[in-house]
Amino acid sequence: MKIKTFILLGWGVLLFSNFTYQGQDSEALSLKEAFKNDFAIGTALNSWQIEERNPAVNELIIQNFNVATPENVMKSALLHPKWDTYDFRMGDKLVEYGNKHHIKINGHTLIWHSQLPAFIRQIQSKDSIRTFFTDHIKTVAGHYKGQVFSWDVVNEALNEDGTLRNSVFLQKLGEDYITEAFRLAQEATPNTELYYNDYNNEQPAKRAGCINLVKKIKNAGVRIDGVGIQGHWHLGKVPLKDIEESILQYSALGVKVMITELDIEVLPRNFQGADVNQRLANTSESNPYTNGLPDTVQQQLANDYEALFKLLLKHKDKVSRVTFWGVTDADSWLNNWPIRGRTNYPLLFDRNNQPKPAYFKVIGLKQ
Ligand code: 9MR
Repeated sequence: MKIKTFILLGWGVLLFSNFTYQGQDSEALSLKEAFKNDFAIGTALNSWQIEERNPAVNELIIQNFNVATPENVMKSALLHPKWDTYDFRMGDKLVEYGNKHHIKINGHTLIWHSQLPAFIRQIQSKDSIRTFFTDHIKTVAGHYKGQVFSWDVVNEALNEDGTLRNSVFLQKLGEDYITEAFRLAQEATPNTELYYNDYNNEQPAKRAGCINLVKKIKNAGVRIDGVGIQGHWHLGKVPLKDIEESILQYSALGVKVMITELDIEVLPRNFQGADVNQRLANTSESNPYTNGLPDTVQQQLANDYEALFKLLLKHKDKVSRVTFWGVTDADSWLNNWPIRGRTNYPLLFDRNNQPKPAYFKVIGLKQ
């Protein structure tokens, strides 16, 4: 009896949540529908979401997004746990999920200095790194040939000043490794779109480095279809001017521009970007909104999102996709970075799977 009541109550909440929100009919609302003539709307998906463990969140995903990026399951540490062993189970589930719900998949990511398999640390020789690099791209891009729409081929290869990051790939393979990665991906999966993805690459110095990189790949006769600007930005400081300049400059190179990991940080942090190695100490001031977001901050967040989407709509002929880095505030990586266990509010859906004022501002631009 108790269980029955619980289930009934649960469905009641679910139906109600799909029905009205602050006087608005949210059932009729859908980000992907609202922006269908402008750009694709994406989200990052974690394992729980791929396995459809939470029906309410699953509904939100299906209702709002037409493209998805795996938050972690296609990273090399997970896909390629041992030198000669690949584990495609979760990646394959994501592809199935996409087919079932008409959601295109953006593979993330073939070559990244972070979340590498543990065995890489034991490898010293250039030849072995080259073998790993080549086999990994050929095997993974080959496995998902025709199954994913696009790949983030190389992720975060640049320093803030636009020079190349001193990663194991730069050290062992030299600076042509980026072009080489795109060449190998193109051979393995000729009909898949191929992208370079980074954070802060809307900032002038890093942007200049990114432009050089795109030119270098193209001059070598290798295909690159797009540049992803991750978009891990901060409340009240979304760099609209730099974003606009970047959209114009990247698209002038003949590539698509995407916002690929969008979230807006509302908690105190004294640096920008998304370098997972950067951490901050936990202090009494670092987690101020454990009991909810003050209205002024909520409004500022809504205004920031509105201004950003206004700009993206202005350049909809150049911007092909906008992907949020997570579905609801509950599963954002920003609850645990750069400080573990904070209560963060960077996305459009709250911890109860309800659309936030920012959601209505964004969708309001199309009504
Ligand atoms: O959101 C991801 C988080 O769950 C992982 O712990 C983290 C580990 O490196 O990676 C996060 O995603 C990153 C993405 O793959 C690349 N750009 C920065 C993202 C946030 O760190």
